[in-house]
Amino acid sequence: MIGRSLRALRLATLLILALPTSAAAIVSHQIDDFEDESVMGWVEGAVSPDMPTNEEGGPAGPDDNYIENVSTGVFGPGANLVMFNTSQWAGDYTAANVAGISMDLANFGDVPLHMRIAVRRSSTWYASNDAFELPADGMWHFAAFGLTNADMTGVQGGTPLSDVLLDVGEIRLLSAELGPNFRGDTVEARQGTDNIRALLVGDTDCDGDVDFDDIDAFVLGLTSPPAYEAQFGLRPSLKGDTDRDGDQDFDDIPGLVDILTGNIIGVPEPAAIWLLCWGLGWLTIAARIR
Ligand SMILES: [Ca+2]
Ligand SMILES: [Ca+2]
Ligand SMILES: [Ca+2]
Ligand SMILES: [Ca+2]
Repeated sequence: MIGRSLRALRLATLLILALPTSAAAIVSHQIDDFEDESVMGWVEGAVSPDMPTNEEGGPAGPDDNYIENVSTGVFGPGANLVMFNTSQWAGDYTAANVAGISMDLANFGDVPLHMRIAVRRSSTWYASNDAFELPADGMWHFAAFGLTNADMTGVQGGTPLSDVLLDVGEIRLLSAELGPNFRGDTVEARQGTDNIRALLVGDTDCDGDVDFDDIDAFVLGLTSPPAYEAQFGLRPSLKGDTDRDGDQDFDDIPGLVDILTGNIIGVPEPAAIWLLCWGLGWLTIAARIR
């Protein structure tokens, strides 16, 4: 039944692609790869003696630039492992369709680190519920952080997370062992970061755009989350959670249709929407019967 529904979905896709459409409006996902030899706006307070620096030796080899942040672990400026960005990572995450943030992380120090992100709007802060445990092995590790209420906890202020994401003023990357936190632990550390990427909602095949190629990966995430994670290295909810409730399930199908018809077909074609709904509807029915 699933096989037949997938064929129906692909047929709908082909029919849509055959329709006359306006130019594609592709939303690319933002990435900080540090190849311009700068720190791309990732800083600490101006009095810190150990600001992040651009270094060579990232995940792709000796010529790959990354940023390194050192913390002293001794009381005073620069004691805590934390850095922030108020430039290209500020703004309206919802309008930009950002579902989460992924990055490559390395720990060049002597103790394990507990990496989280935190976002601020005005004086309200939210931080990652779960830390990414970064061993002190000097190796590069891929980490991804979600931005929903299932992923983050409010640690200061009372603005709802959905409102914070409409106007983020600051984002932080930090190590906090004991729970969600936006200040970072006082710890002696040397930590590397590269390829900080804004995960695009709907880009389920992780190639940087949202188009009809994402339907197969969405279906994989729906029918077999472990297989999806094995193939793409991410929980499916970090890409396919179009209604942003922290999971990817059948309720996310209408949102995917919205993104596909809005992003790919500049002026939505009623016929195209009908065809896509027809294909996805078949899939829904098939899965529920099964
Ligand atoms: Ca790099
Ligand atoms: Ca520092
Ligand atoms: Ca894609
Ligand atoms: Ca969802």
